[in-house]
Amino acid sequence: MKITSAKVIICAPSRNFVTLKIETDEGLTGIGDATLNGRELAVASYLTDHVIPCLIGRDPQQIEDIWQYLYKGAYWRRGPVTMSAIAGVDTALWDIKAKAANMPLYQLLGGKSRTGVMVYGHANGKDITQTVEEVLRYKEMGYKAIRAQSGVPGLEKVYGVGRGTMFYEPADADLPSEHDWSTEKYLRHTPELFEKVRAAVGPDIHLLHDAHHRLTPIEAARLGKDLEPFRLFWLEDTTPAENQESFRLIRQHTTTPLAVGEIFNTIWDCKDLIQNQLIDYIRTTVVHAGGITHLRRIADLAALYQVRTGSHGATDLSPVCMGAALNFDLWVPNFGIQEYMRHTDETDAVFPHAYSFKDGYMHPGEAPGHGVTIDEALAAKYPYKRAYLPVNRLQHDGTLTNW
Ligand code: CS2
Ligand code: MG
Repeated sequence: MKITSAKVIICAPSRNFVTLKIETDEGLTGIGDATLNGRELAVASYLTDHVIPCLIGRDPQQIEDIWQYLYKGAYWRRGPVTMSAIAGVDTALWDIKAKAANMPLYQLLGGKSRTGVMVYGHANGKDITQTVEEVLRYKEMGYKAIRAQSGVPGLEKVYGVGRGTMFYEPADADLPSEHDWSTEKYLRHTPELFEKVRAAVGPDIHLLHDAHHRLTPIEAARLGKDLEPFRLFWLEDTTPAENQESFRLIRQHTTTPLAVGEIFNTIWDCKDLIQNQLIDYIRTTVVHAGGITHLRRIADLAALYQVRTGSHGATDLSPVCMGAALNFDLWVPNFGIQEYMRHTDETDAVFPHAYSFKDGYMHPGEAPGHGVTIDEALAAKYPYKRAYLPVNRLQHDGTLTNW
């Protein structure tokens, strides 16, 4: 089999997505997600200008060799743009291989390890009362795990509090909007939020929370400790993890389980966190961490240290990534949970998919490949529209801080 052509499809049905489509001389095609929120065109150019010319004529069945060729061969390793581009190729190649085998991708990976993939949904509110209502609504919809985020009194806009209830979308402006931040206000408010949420929802629902890299390690330690009575499933991204060592301080102070990794792109970003058992869940996912080929490597390392997977699944990860991730999740032995933020109907129409949700669990479906396709004619009706993630400034003096 040979790759005869490949192209990048950029479309914005509600939000921007970058999709790579690979075609072969045997008529089989595969697609991969290569979306990098707010930096979409950089990945598109990386693929079109630098990767696609090297793919033509190669055997698409040699997934490992092509992965190594793109990673080692570029000389310039790692980074979100490179790794999202490699992921786009890798995902499309696994799609082709599974279609050639006439199997859903999870069968090729080793078959299913569970009956379904537990997912968590996002309950967001402008204040505690509204967040509690949202959590109960998610419980009603069948979710077994729910992430709770709330506005903070005295802060204008806060991470995780959406515009609509079902479709939180952080890339909200043509140029970055500005949010304000106060760690003191947030740390006072959040334990009260979880006290109310836990009391309302009962003991059996898994609760999660995302601090979006906004705390220092000692502040994160304080939050973890304060949240212990409410038994969180995880506390996510408390502090930036460029310095993996910084999680040691948090770990020394709290038994609240820790998750990190949605912005990581290789195994090197999480090696120390995993080997030193400083985290409980690793959040790398297909599109930003080099595709199925590399994600599998991270998961295997994590398994040695009883760290479980908890892949990122926000709306900026396209349905193609979600389909591939669900196949991965159904197989991976050390699965923890999968994030699931619903896409809009417009997005779902452009990306018809075999996956489904029922009673808090998802299933990738039985279609050969990863089970997601793209309606190119419909995609063409939604041209790229520049959109950025916000930036964040300290409320008291305007210092730029972590978003
Ligand atoms: C978030 C994301 O889903 C999450 O946990 O942290 O919404 C994140 O902000 C976006 O994916 C950024 O593009
Ligand atoms: Mg997050």
